[in-house]
Amino acid sequence: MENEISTQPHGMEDVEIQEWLESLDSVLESSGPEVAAEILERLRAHATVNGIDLPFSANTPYANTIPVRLQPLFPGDQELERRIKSLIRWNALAMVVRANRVEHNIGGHISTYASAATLYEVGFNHFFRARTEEFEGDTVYFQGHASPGMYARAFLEGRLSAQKLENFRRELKPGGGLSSYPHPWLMPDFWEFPTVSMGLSPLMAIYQARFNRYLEDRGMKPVTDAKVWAFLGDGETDEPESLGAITLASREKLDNLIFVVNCNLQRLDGPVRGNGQIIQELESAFRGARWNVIKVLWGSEWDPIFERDTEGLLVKRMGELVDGEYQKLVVSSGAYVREHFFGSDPRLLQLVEPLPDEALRRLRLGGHDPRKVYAAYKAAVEHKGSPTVILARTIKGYGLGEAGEGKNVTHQQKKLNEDELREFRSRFGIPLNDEDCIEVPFYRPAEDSVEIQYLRARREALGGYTPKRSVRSKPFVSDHEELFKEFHEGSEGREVSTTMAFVGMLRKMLKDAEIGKLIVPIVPDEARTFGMESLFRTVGIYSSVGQRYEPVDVNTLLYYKEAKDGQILEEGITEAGSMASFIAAGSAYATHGINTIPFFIYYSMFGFQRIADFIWAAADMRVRGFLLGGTAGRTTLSGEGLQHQDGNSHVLALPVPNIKAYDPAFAYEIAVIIQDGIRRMYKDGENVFYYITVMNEPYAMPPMPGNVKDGILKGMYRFRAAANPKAKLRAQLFGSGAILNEALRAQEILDTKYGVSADVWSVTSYKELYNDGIETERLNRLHPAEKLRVPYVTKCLADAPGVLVAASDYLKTLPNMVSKWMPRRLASLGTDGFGRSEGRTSLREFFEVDSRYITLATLHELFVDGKIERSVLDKAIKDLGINTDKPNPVTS
Ligand SMILES: Cc1ncc(C[n+]2csc(CCOP(=O)(O)OP(=O)(O)O)c2C)c(N)n1
Ligand SMILES: [Mg+2]
Repeated sequence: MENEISTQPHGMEDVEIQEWLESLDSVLESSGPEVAAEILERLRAHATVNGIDLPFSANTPYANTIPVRLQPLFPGDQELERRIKSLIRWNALAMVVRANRVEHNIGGHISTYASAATLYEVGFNHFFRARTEEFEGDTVYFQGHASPGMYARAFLEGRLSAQKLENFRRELKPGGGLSSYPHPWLMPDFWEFPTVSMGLSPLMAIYQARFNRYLEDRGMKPVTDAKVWAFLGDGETDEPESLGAITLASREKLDNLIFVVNCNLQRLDGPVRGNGQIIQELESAFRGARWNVIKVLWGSEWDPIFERDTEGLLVKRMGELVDGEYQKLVVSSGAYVREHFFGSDPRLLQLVEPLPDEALRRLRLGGHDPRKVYAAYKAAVEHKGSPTVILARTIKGYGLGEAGEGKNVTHQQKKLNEDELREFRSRFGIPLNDEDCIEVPFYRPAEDSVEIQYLRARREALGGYTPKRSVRSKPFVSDHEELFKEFHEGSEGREVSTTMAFVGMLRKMLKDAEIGKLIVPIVPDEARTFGMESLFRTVGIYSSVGQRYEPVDVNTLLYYKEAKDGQILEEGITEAGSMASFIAAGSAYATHGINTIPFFIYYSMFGFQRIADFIWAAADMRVRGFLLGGTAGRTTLSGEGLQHQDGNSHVLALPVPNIKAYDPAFAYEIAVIIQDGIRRMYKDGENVFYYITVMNEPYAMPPMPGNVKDGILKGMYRFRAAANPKAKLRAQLFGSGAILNEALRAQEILDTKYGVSADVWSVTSYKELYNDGIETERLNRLHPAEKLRVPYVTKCLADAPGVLVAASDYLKTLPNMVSKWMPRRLASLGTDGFGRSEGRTSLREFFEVDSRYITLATLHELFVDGKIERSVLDKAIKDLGINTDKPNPVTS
């Protein structure tokens, strides 16, 4: 195995090794660990110079990182803490078992918390500081499916009623209940961070810790020693997001960050690394990334055995076993452990000779020993200069015995039979008799019991209860009318893109007295793509170390300025990391009581399509801010081909309930949307956030017509009325984003060439129209006696004559989904299908969304309605130069 400590090479006598070890021991004793480390380092260098090829290993032996002699005294009442923990174990189990008795298969997890109870309890009793008026508090990401344990503790703390626990996973019951996992959306006074989609929380925690530093470096919050703790499963580390940003954490020297990986060696189906050692694998990954790694493998019962083992045989043996074997030992008898683990060497057998079989079975693992866990946490919070990961060895389903301890099925265990319940009760000393216990009642000792008193006193000493979420920021008072006014005026013929217009607004917002400092621009290495490089110089790029070099472009106006108080988060090529920053900044109104307003701008194709699960988590977290999908529009981003050209994101935004998605065409629309967004989120405290697509096609931005603000926000308004409303042939054209211009061109063609007079509408948000439509339908259904409500789309089109044609740079499903509320049939044009690396004109022809196709669609609708002759249509096809045999863009 990689981690094996050196076995004797051929020909070397034991005594020789012994001498080396002894001399190192004496150096250690006389001169201390630093000198000993220096000698070893010099020896390594000496060996390398002399041609000895030392194998690289980032691993240390399979042993506790903190030796017994450096272990601090445990400051708490260990026996009392054990009793409290047992009560929490019982109530956590009771929640799941009771819920599943009432409603078969309602789910819930027993075994995860059972393995992690000590890891959490040491934290709750000694480390996790609550948020208070004076102190920002520690931030804790709880492992999602360990939630029953957190609820059970809050029950003992008197924060959750027995009724709430009774309704675990049934929050719709009278009196409410508890959500399955940490969901701030469902329990906004309790949970802060949604963690159950595995892999998200480790990455979010890293960026949270970095964002805390950013706020400090920019002078927006005091410098504190607050920590960010993230609890994760060992199986969870297989998610690419889990380890994907660990080098950022060490590069940024985030010693305010602590990962605790619950290494129970199991995931859902079976062992995490049956044929390997997950702990050693993680150690080398984290050590390689320059994290401080603390392994907590063995409990105190092992200490005397290690002490007797002067030859290091035990550590060597421990390094030999694969996790599948370790798991087997957990479910085996003491005799089996003696034979199969210690039996490999008579000297090992001798080490444990004095211990009876039962004692061998009960040799505790480090993650179940509060003294070892305390030592690790203390070392972690005191460590300076790098983040810490604690790899704590535990048993999945600890204490469940036959009902699942260490078994592959334990993750799914939700029901215990009577014997199993009685055994669990006895093992953890729950004061319930045989009869009562099988009813699995919740159990809370009296308020004046020593347990409750102790638990309360510990939390009081740490500032109060956690987890707890509250909104601590003060709402804005202003509507920022002045700030956005200039963008209502149009560009006076100058051709600009909506991206440029947005960047102009961003620049202006950054200078604003009230909100300027609060703006957090976030880019994943695309600032130049969006024309934002001028901001580098004006507000600076955040760097925790300032700028240690003279930038190559220092003599230019727009040089790459990094600064300790820089405002831009230039994240490099990581949409996931940027989104995690967005989440940290967008939730600071609660976490820190600071109304930071994130603007995360990225290639729109790499947003919802790539990191939708983070966006979903942000939605759950009630995050505020603006996501800007740049280079948007399947046919508007030319030349880039099917990987970049986005015709999807507005469809993918549909499922996120509280995101408002807009596809604006003009600068003033963006200004209206952003201004209103800031008001809704930061003044009125609404739990919404925004997705706005911006494009790179330059065109003249018109001034804002009168009375359209409401329509812009609701999703559509008439932008240009028909020249001749009395004409015989009438149409309504709907355009969005850059395609609105195609609709406007079609309006002209129809008017001048075919005598069709069309109104043109800007549809800024099909999602808003859709949500309004389905809500109207629903209210009508539920309140049949009331006056019939009318969807906004229907109202808009009440007096709009003629055929209906919609075109956008997105899938046809967007207009189609609101067509049922339109007065007549709708023809939808859109960009379903793979793109091509082509220019705009060709792309719009390929997808059949340009002015010619809008014209054709209009004429065709008129033909179907019997308003024009076939010959007119045939001639138009010819005149417009439309190839009727072209391949279907959806499938080609
Ligand atoms: C992204 C994602 N995929 C799958 C799941 C389903 N799931 C929930 S728990 C679990 C196993 C977890 O194992 P581990 O991380 O080792 O945690 P443990 O329960 O062992 O502490 C799985 C696969 C999930 N929650 N999230
Ligand atoms: Mg696990």
